[in-house]
Amino acid sequence: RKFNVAVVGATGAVGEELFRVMADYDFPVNNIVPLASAKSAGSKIEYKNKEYTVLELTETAFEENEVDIAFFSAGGNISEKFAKYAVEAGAVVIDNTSHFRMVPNVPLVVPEVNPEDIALWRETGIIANPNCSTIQMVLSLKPLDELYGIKRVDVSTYQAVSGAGKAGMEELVTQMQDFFAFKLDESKKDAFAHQIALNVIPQIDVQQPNDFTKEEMKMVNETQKILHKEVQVAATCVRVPVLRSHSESITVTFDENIDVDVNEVRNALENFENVEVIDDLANNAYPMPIVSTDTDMTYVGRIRKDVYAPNIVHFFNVADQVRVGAATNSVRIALKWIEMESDI
Ligand code: 2RA
Repeated sequence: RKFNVAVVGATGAVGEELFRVMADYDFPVNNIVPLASAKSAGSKIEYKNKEYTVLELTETAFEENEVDIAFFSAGGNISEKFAKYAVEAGAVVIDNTSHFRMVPNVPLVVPEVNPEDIALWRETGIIANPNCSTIQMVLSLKPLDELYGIKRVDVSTYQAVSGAGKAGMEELVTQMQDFFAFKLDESKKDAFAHQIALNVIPQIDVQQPNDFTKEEMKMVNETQKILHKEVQVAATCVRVPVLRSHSESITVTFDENIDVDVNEVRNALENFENVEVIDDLANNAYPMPIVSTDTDMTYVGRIRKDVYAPNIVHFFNVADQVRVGAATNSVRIALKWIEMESDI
């Protein structure tokens, strides 16, 4: 069977990537329905060498176009307002925003980690796609939890500007151009709290009552929901002047009786679906954004046992967050959903 697929936010950074990923995965498409705000309606997108006109997102767009699968990636307020119309029209919604993620009966899914949760979609018609920094982290936590049992995770992120969409990328590029033109002082600084060129900013999203940021608390709450476990997580999320691919320095504390064997850790990671180990420090080989960008793998390296505590391991994790952390995860959810609901 082939599906009518809507993409809400079709002209955004993730929306554009969704079309590329669907084409790469030869998604069973009957018709593509690109939806966006009135401002973008009328513009064109390309899918498999064919042009499609972007339609305005309206309450009736899903019904009129007989949409079966609706990817939402246009901000939480748009999902809040319009997801219900897609569900009412009989579509499954795969939502890339944070709006439904922590709703108890909405599954929050990374298909390699908790595919069984997809079955819960019937309760609301919605499947939530986790935050990008959470997705690539849980892809490396899951095999380690199966191996030794995780108690605690301490993570610092190095997040690319594309996490803030096209506006974030444009701002970094413009600021770099302005730097070389000796006019960085006058450059626009709207996408982030500070200048991002030649800087790092230890703030992503807004402050929470406990002094962590919203991005940091997403990494706590979403990790627990996906792993079905009250693993302790402490995150420090940092924006860095990288265009694409988030990096994460991760410290995992296992149950007290564990004596980490780095080779076992490496094997567990290597054998996990869509995780690749690059870990040869002597030859300067480790994951970096220039390695992961435009790929669908999560790369792990710099794996080392703690100097003091035998139950602690440290490693570095990098993935293209526009793909692995958003578009590809959404498409993988949809493919899994199709497989699980193949009688529909
Ligand atoms: C960021 N996590 O990198 C966000 C995007 N979802 O800003």
